Amino acid sequence: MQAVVVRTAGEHVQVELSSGERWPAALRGKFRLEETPFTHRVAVGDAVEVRLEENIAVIEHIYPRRNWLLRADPQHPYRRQILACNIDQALLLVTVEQPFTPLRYVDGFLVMAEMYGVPVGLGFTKADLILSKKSAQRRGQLMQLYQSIGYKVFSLSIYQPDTLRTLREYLRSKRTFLTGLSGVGKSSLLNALMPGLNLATQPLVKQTQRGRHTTTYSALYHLPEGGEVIDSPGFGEFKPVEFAPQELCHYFPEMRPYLSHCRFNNCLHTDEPDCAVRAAVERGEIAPSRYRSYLALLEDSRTLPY
Ligand SMILES: Nc1nc2c(ncn2[C@@H]2O[C@H](COP(=O)(O)OP(=O)(O)OP(=O)(O)O)[C@@H](O)[C@H]2O)c(=O)[nH]1
Ligand SMILES: [Mg+2]
Ligand SMILES: [Zn+2]
Repeated sequence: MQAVVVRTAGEHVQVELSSGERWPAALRGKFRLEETPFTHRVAVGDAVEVRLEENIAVIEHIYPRRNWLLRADPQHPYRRQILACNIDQALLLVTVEQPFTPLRYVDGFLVMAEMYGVPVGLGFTKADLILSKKSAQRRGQLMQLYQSIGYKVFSLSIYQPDTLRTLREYLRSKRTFLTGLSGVGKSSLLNALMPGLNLATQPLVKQTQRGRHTTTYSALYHLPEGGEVIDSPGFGEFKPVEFAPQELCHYFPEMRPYLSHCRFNNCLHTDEPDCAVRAAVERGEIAPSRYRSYLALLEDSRTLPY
């Protein structure tokens, strides 16, 4: 019988049958004997074949995945973690304060999503907060920057229902992976979108203004108007895996128009002469913050264990 993985907390897995019933699930023994590069064999979104036993669904087969989001497991550098699979799009929540979201974090996720062909929307959330002048300016600039690159951008607040209207349109009939730092308000947003859901949420740690890692598992929820959203723990970093240094620039959409104008066709856009990308940065056509993220990820790619 076919089912979908709707919740994973380490090895603890739950599946949903076509009837809507949710069952605790376990992988059939053969999976445990096979060698795997993955921290966990299944992820939320996986389509699986299950056999129902007394009080557990045994996963007999994992169907091929349409796509996935994959990162290097921070605990095991040689392993990969599937964040979610078979998804239509992602929504990355970003806050400039409470907590502060570094641009390396944002760009790391965007690159990962570009790599696997997953469209991303950016939700600049907690719009109700009164920000310092500097933060307010930064928020506006970032929204404009990412919109100009071609990403869908939302300004959101769980306390301002009007701000959620365009987001509902974006989520309708799609399967969306929701992510962002701990404390950014992922679970709160889902509670606001789905009355009665009551996911656990917690205020930030006062001194550090960082989240408390409240959500410890990934799980899929159905929107009343159709569509599914996957809540996830606040991943602290997104280290993309398995890319060659030459490929990286293609995952920065705003660099693409310049790539054929570099003098060398294997240009890495660092210190080569006549580099069209660097020239575009100098002319202000590519944001310096994006170029810095590019250089940082390029540096990472040199040390990838693959
Ligand atoms: N002012 C304001 N606070 C918000 C908003 N959304 C969430 N919060 C607050 O932010 C804090 C963290 O929210 P959570 O929903 O637990 O954050 P999370 O992203 O799920 O965090 P983890 O589960 O740890 O990854 C809570 O105190 C929320 O009330 C918002 O739109 N405005
Ligand atoms: Mg949460
Ligand atoms: Zn170049």
